[in-house]
Formats: sequence, C-alpha cells, structure tokens
Amino acid sequence: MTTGRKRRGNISVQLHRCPFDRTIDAPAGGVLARVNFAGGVGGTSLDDGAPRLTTHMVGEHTEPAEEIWVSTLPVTAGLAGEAVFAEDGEHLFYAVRLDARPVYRDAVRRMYETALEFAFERGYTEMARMWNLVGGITDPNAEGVEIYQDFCVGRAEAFAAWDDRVGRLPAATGIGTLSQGVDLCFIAVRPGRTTHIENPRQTPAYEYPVRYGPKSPSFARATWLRGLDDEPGTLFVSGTASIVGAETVHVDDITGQVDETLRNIEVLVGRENLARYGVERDFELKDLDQVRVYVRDAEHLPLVRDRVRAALPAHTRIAWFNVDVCRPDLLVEIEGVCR
Ligand code: 3EB
Repeated sequence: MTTGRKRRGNISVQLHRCPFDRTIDAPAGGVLARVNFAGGVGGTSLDDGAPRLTTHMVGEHTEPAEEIWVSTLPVTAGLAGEAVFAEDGEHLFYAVRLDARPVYRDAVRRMYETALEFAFERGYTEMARMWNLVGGITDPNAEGVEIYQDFCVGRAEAFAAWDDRVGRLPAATGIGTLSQGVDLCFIAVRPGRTTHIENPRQTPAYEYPVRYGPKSPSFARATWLRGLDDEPGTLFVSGTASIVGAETVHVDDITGQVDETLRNIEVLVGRENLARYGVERDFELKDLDQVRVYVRDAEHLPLVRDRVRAALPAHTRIAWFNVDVCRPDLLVEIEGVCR
C-alpha cells in the first residue's frame, strides 16, 4: 500500500447494445455482474469470473442489450446453491432464477429468504436495488391468482419473517418477461449507506389499497446510495409508471402515460423531494441514465421511443423492452439511475 487515503471504491453500470459496438474501459477493479437481455431463457452462470444473469426480455420488436456493473475494487465471485454472486467488500450482487411452477408463493418466499440469509451472513445488510423479472406477470397461476399477486405474497412473507433485520424494500422493479419463471437480482451494501425515497405524487407502494392485491409491494420509489469517500452517490429510480396516488391514470392513453411517468420521475429526483430525506442533491430528468423502458404493446414502441428520446439528452443510454407491466392497465414503465 502506498501512502495516502484509502479509496474504498464505487460501482457503476455500463449499458451496451448488441452487437457490442463499443467496448468498455477495463474497470480498475472488476465486474460485479452482467445482465443480459436476450431472446431466450437463460438463467444464471459464472463467466470469466463474474456472475451473469440472462433474462428472456427480447422479442421481435426490440434488440438484445447488456448491462455491466463494474466496481473500482477487486471483485470475487462464486456460486451459492442455485444463485451466483460477486462482492467487493462494499457491494454484493446476487442473482437467481426460479423456474416455472404452478404456484410461486412458497418458492418465492424461500428464494428471498435464502438470498437475505446469504447477504446478511456476509455483512451486506442493506438492500440498495432489486429487480424482479416475472414471466406471465399478469397471467393467472394454476389457482387462478394473478402471478404478480402470487409473487407479491411470497415476497411479503419473506420480508415479514425478516422484519426485525430488514426494513422496507429498496428501489425495485417488478416487470414481465417473455417466458415463465422468475429472475431475481439485487445489489446489497454494507450498512449505513442507503436512504429510501418516496414520491409525493404517489401513494407509497406499501400503503396501496387492497384492490391492488392482498400483499402490497413494499418497495421504495427510489433509493439513494451514498458514495464512499469523495465519490458521488447514486440514486436508483424504481420502475415508475403512470400512477398518481395509487391509481393508474391515462388508461388507454399511451402519450398521457409516458408524460405522467416522466413527470413522476422528475418530481422524485428533484431537489425539493430529495431534501425531505436529507439528501442534498438536485437531479433533473436529463440526469436519468442507464434507462430501461418497458412497453406493453409493440404498436406503442415508436411513439414511446420518440417521446422518451425527446425528453432526454442524446447521450442517455436507453434499453427498450416489449414486455408486460404489472398492472394490466399500465402501458409503460421507466427506470434509471442518476449520479
Ligand atoms: C407501481 O408503481 C408499478 O413489485 O417490486 C414498480 C416497481 C412496480 C417495483 C415491485 C412494482 C414493483 O406500483 C409496479
């Protein structure tokens, strides 16, 4: 070790379109994760010493994409049962796939409890960002219950069992994929770095009325991850949709839904909202990057592309998906990261 202050490192993400027409700078530390949005079922693997989650989210109207999460610290990776993980001493990435089954509840509960146990054992006791990629999300399971509701019950049971150790869920995404089964991945960190942020325009998801399901999803609208040392922090923006209060607004109006979603994000990431949580940052829509746009109906893709592109700077990295959204009346959902 040379003299001087120890740099503890940070994570970032690089979103690529395939074919890989740009190469990334070799990270100073290592690769925490690769998430591949592919044209078929994939699951998890360890490739070149890094975890990879391949999820079936690309159909005939959209292009494959890859997200690479890199750390400035040395990374070690491994297998944990069915899951893959990587850690750098500050951040844990964990991914697992649950294959198709008639009813998901109990398996989802076990999947989440196993994941939480693993993260806690290694000291990553704060959740920073979670993605739940759910096949047939608005279809019925074998008992006639919507798969998203089935999933939400299992997840809620796991978090209820861990109530004394984990608080609320962090920023999250619950979105459809093109084949049955559930892909879960998350980033957890050492304690003391996260702040969960709500949106004054939206009812907290954990207070949704019961008509949206017996067990409310308890995710935050965004999670602020404080930077280490003098690094800037990261604001993870949850999958955001055209919901005001708890209601879907602009039903059957794609333009209205896109604009309302962007407005939700703008208010969520703005100075006034972040200040309520003691986060002294001021983001605008133009700061949203590493964007994922989920569009339910292929016919809406051109309009959504135009409208989202027009709202964001030309350099913003955006990946487009044509998948189901978790309420049948939601036509679009948008997420991203502000730094
Ligand atoms: C919503 O705002 C849209 O179940 O983890 C967004 C983000 C949504 C995360 C989840 C669901 C989830 O209610 C749906």
